[in-house]
Amino acid sequence: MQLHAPAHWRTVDCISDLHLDIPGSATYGALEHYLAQSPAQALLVLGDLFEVWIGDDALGDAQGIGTCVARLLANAARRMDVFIMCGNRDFLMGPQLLQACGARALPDPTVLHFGCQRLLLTHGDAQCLADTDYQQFRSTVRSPAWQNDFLAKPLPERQVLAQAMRAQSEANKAMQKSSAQPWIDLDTDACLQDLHTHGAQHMIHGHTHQPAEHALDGRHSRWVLSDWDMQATAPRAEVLRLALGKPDSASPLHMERLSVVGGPD
Ligand SMILES: [Mn+2]
Repeated sequence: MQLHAPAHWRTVDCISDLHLDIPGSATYGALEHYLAQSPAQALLVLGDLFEVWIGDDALGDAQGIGTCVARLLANAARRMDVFIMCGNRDFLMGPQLLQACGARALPDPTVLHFGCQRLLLTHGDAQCLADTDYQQFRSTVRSPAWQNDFLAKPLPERQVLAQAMRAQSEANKAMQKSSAQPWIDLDTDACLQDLHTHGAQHMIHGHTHQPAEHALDGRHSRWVLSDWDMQATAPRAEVLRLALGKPDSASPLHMERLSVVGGPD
């Protein structure tokens, strides 16, 4: 998709990988705090807003994480444009959830046109090509046939299945860590290919939880968003803020990482 920033957007915030699971958790509180004070005209969520999403009928739970997050975002959506991309944990987010959040869908990938720049927005899991087991799993669960079949199951059954899938994914991660295998990052050639295809200079993504700026070659780079975890030893909740410079400024677009927590209220 091509997303052309409307003229009134001066500041755009990108976040990802909040992995929200319990209303009232410290990370949930950080989101609430951030939404209340952000001056941005647009919020782009680049995947894994939720730890897991097993279908929009979960909104039937008035105290559930989906309903609570939707309430926060819908409130924020009255003064900022909210866009949500699916990640590898919450790829079953559907139109009902988006509507409840007052948000629009952000397909993966999307080219954001902002301040004379084209920025390629993606979650990042699709480019982790060296993880062939995951890529196979991904193509299965992203197929309409698998999704229709899964969503047709009763909600409690989906909850059990999702728990089993998470346990499996955690076990795989632990195995990967203990083996001598190098940690799997996004494939540089795949990123460059994507950037060329979309005529973009910078890629912004999440998924790996390894916040950094990587130069891919002399001209192209990728910016990796941080995950949010307020329960961690070093609590983190970070926003990548894109801000337009003054019309006569040398750099038309300013990109800055901001910590949502620890700063003054
Ligand atoms: Mn992810």
